[in-house]
Amino acid sequence: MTSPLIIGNWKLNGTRQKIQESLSILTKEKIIQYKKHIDVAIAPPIVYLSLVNDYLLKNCTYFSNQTKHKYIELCAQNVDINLSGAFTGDISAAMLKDLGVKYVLIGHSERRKYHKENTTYIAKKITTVKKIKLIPILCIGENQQDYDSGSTQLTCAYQIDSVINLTGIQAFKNTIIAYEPIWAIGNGINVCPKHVQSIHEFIRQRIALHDTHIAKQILIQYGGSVNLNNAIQLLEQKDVNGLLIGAASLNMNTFIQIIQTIE
Ligand code: G2H
Repeated sequence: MTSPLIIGNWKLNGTRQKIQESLSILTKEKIIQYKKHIDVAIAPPIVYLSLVNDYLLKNCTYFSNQTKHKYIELCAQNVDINLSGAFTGDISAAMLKDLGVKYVLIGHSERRKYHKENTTYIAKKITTVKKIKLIPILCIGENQQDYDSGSTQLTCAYQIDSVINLTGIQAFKNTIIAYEPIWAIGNGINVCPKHVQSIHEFIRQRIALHDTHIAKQILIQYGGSVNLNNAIQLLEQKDVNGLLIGAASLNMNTFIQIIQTIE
């Protein structure tokens, strides 16, 4: 059994001071240290990755095989497809690695919507991130219209297949998928856990059409208005292997409480 992966996605929120306060709350109780069977990461805005990494290295580490590890890992909210060069304003996977990042969100619906990221671009990002040995988290999910018309599976299949068609099934080896129904993002909607389970199962089966081993090992997170009241029920579903938490992770006490409730 893999450990559930809980990630707090802070999106475009925070200041140096607010982030320092949050980190001090998060590391003070040593809750993450005690919950060794849960993997935890946070995804601050990219400009604050260095601040967070330095804080965690100072206050939240352990040694294994004579190497220093962080109890709380870092996740980047975005990355560019290029590794270096004349690309003003972009941030490469190599730079993220240099800043201590482990995971990278790719294809989040907010990037697909506001930055017009298409499937080719998203597939390229996965390839680049894997080249640098970071772990991509491919976000997929249907909009309200797709959901209402019963096209959820069709949309998820398209988003997965387009990556496989462009880069092959190996793109999903050691990659994470986050199922985030767009209609449930940031609005407090309590998604039916059975719906979530059925789509996670479908996602796993879709990968299994190409490679049963990858399908078995792939970690599938759920994201979309996760909060203290629905987190456990969602995590109890057989194919839900973690949570990507937005708004509720901005309140550090809530985020800690969610982690505390996980057995
Ligand atoms: C979905 C999620 C985090 P929220 O985007 O990725 O955000 O929990 O605010 O719906």
